[in-house]
Amino acid sequence: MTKNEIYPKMSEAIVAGDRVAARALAEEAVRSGLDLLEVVEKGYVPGIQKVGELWEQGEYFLPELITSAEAMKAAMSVLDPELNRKGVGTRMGGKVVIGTVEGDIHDIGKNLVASMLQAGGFEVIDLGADVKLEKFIETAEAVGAGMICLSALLTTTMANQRRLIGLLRDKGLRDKYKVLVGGAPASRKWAEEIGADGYAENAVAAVKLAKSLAGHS
Ligand code: B12
Repeated sequence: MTKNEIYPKMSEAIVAGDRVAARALAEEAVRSGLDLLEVVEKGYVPGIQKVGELWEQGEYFLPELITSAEAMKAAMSVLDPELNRKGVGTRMGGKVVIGTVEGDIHDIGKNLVASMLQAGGFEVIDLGADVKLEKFIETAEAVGAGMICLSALLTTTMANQRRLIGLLRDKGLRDKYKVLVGGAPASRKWAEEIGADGYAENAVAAVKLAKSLAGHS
């Protein structure tokens, strides 16, 4: 299958919530030696974006969202180890602690950012979703990370991005870490307002930003 044939099929598999097809297409992409970053961005991401639109239009409900999220996870479970392997040996970026903030269970976008950072040469410690703010700091301190990435998809939980920065200040640790924020309600303006080091609107931009903040592009 050519790229032009396989990318729409990947997107369709996510929209249909078809785990088996999503996984099989990812395996085919690996076998064919396709650029896996491009596969994620042009094959799978348009699918999950479409799912978001269908939800907003009231066409999709919770069960559809969950099966689509599962299909995305199935594809990423094939692609992640490959992306990870490629990053090995070029881990120049340092350690990054990432998670979705407390009170928020959305993890699809965060998982994409984590995968892309890993592929981009960072060592990624993914704490998952609904992560206690203290846990981000404890982990960053324990592993010697240089960067903390906070995802939030709810207008209510984005306040936790601000709180995390406040906690770092209280502990005298603010200057030790670069803090990146993202997720649908975040913006460049929000990042500035809360004193974060940066904001990126998607996973590819997140890697670029992380690299420039880590001192190499
Ligand atoms: C899928 C989904 C769900 C799934 C989540 C499954 C999962 N495992 O993640 C389920 C069904 C479980 C769910 C639950 C809920 N959801 Co929901 N959900 C969505 C939906 C449709 C898509 C989100 C998504 O995955 N997008 C695709 C990914 C790829 O995009 P992304 O997350 O934005 O991530 C990209 C960028 O933002 C960026 N990025 C993300 N994180 C980071 C971090 C950093 C550091 C950086 C730099 C960049 C970055 O890069 C990513 C990749 O390109 C959105 C609608 C939308 N359009 O966003 C609603 C949405 C976020 N949900 C919403 C709501 C209200 C809920 C619920 C409260 C519903 C309910 N009443 O139960 C619960 C939340 C419970 C909780 N406590 O968290 C609202 C939020 C409204 C608001 N303003 O707060 C939205 C906007 C829908 C709506 N229009 O009403 N949801």
